[in-house]
Amino acid sequence: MRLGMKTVAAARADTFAYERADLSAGIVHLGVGAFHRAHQAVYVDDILAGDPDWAIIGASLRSSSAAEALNPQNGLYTLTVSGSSDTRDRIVGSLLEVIDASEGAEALVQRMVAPVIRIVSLTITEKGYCIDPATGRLDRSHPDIAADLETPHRPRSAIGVIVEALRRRKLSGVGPFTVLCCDNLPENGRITRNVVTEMAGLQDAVLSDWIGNNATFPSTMVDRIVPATTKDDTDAVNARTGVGDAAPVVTEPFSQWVVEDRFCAGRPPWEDAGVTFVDDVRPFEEMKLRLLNGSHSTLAYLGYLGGHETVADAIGDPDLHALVHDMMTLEVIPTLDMPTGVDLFAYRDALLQRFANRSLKHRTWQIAMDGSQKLPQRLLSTIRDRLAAGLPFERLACGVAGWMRYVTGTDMTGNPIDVRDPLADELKAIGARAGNNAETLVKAYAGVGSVFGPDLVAEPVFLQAVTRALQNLENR
Ligand code: CS2
Repeated sequence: MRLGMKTVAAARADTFAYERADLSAGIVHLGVGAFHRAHQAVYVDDILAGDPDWAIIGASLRSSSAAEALNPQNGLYTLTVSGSSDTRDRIVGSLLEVIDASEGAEALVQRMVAPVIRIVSLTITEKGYCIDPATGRLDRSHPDIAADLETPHRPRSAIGVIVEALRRRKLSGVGPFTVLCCDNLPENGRITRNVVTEMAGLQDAVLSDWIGNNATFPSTMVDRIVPATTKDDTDAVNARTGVGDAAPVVTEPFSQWVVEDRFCAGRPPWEDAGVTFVDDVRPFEEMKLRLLNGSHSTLAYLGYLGGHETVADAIGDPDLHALVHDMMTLEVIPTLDMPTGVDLFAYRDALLQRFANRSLKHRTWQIAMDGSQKLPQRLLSTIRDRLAAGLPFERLACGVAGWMRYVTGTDMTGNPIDVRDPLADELKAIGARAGNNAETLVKAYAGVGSVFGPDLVAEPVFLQAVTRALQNLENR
């Protein structure tokens, strides 16, 4: 029995309390992966009983699998919240449908032009913004961006789709929507605004000004650990609920969303669902990227190389636990400047516990993906702050060294690594050319400007620290 509106009442799970027929869409969301469905879609689900016109139309630009799994289920899916001791299943109803834009985005753009759509939100991963990670500016040579600049009215990149929808809204006198970035980038709203206005400006300066002056791009800090769903997860969820869900999502109890309150066309009453609204999200974003994601990436590379399949396994290794604990305490926390009332040591302790949640099978390999897009904001910006203050960063250097070893594509025992990264081929070739000498390898990788910027390759202290870390890794 497949999950859907006809069968939802039979599911052994918590369900929504509103009439689904009363819902209408107010949000278009690009990138309906597991993270969105365990995070924003739940914050929407929580307010729909009072405000039914904020439901979500999802879209995927890269693959048809989300549409194929979710549309036959009327957009319904199971959210399984799994703590160390208990598990709860809940059917989420906030997603009305998924538009498959993998073969063309015209239908999607048309939906985005409707005046009822007041927010367009995104979880398209770091690489979806087509930026040069080191500068945060639009990478005009990116194939999708180059294609969209050729045929801007038939866009295929997320940024191109947003620009085209805003262009048509301007043309037809409909005001702009809020563009709400929910990816793990520093000042993610500002980055999104920059790439959208830059892309628009390459086509029409007046459009770019109109967007810059009228649309809003609040920055957000999003947080919930949501591993890719496995076949075992799906089987276990369906066995418990008694209905067949092709796309359940398994997550942890913790969830956090800090958002700048700048919505040009209104927003749901998300404070009622636990969202924190602030004027400036930067300190929260930095805290989360540097402590959570920086530790995650460190655990991913060193854990993977050390033979640990999941984050819980890696943090269960006393050496890695000590490394990450001390990295946060001694090297990261001193770089953070938080509003009063935020206890960074309590945050650190909560993170160590969240990483240890054994009911989530969060693969180190999954987090290791796309490191070239993640390293700058997770580890390198902290290292820059340490360097500027003349302070040591030997633990942060271990994470960077782990990444360098990982992207050579061969682990310490000579086994190949399936490296997934937009720069994978380039990185592998650099590793092969540099050979086994740690100093040469570090210098070669540090020369990749889109990751390390122009500065770090010229910092002897940086090169020495990472070389030492890599030598230790190889020798021990
Ligand atoms: C992870 C994040 O895959 C990754 O790179 O570090 O997805 C992490 O789980 C989330 O940011 C947690 O909020």
